[in-house]
Amino acid sequence: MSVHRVDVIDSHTAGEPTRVVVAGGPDLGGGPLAERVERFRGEHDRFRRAVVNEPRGSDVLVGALLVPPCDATCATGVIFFNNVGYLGMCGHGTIGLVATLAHLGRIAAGQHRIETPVGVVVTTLHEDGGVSVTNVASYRKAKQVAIGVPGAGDVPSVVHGDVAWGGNWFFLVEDHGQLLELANVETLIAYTRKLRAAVNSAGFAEVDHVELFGPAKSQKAQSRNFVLCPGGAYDRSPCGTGTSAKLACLAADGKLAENETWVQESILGTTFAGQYAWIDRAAGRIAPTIFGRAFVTADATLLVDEGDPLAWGLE
Ligand code: PYC
Repeated sequence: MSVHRVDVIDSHTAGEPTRVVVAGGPDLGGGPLAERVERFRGEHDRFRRAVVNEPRGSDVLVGALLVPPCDATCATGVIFFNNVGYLGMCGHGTIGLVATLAHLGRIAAGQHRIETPVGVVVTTLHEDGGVSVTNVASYRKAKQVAIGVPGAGDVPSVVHGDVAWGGNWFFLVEDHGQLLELANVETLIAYTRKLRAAVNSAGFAEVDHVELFGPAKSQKAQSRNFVLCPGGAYDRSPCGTGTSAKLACLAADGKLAENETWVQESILGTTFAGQYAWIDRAAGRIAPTIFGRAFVTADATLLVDEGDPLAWGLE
């Protein structure tokens, strides 16, 4: 029986983990990354499960497979994946990826373009190890959509939220009445799962992340969030794509000026700083930049033993 070896580097960005596959991944061939994701999904999905799901990972972990870029100006291509599928982009994951490439000695401080299935993002590795990511164009699709939440209990049964793209699709809500505290996390997960189902049924099937906002605890931050991820876990970080979607809504509402800083606090209290530049003001399209920091936590080899009945991870 053969044993597959998969070399990975683990990191966390503001508390949210990333596992970058540096060797031993499937060959997805060439062509646009959006096509290669479909090949990954269709022909190698068990590899995704083996890397991020139990018994080697957890529902929280985001995987990142390095692939050759189509665009020769890019340092690498990357496909992000999680416990249930694939992500268009991942902000905390990109910061983790840049820290990982620096750890491997593959990049030095400076600018590095990275190709994702939803477009090229421009990263900067700063001298002090911090990382900025100028994300794909972000925008709001629908403003203050009213959604009924069945069985909401003592919180409002109808909430209003924006549907926005920041590299993934989000429903962003402020009037939820929930306490954004770690001690309340089980309630927040159950509530946002119901809210997501209601948003999907209301004609926004693309929304797979839900983001609740409330007052920040730190005086250095403008807001605190709680983010439900597609597979039911919550983001420990302030969510890079979620913060990008938030910046698009703030820009569209005239609540944040170009190049002004917005500090987004996560449910853990960790932060990302964000700014934006207009791409097309009339169309509400911005280029958001998110700044954060990642720390490498492991440099390891995963072993996938074909004789193990759970070799390819739990569903
Ligand atoms: O940082 O963009 C992000 C992200 C998406 C899902 C988990 N983290």
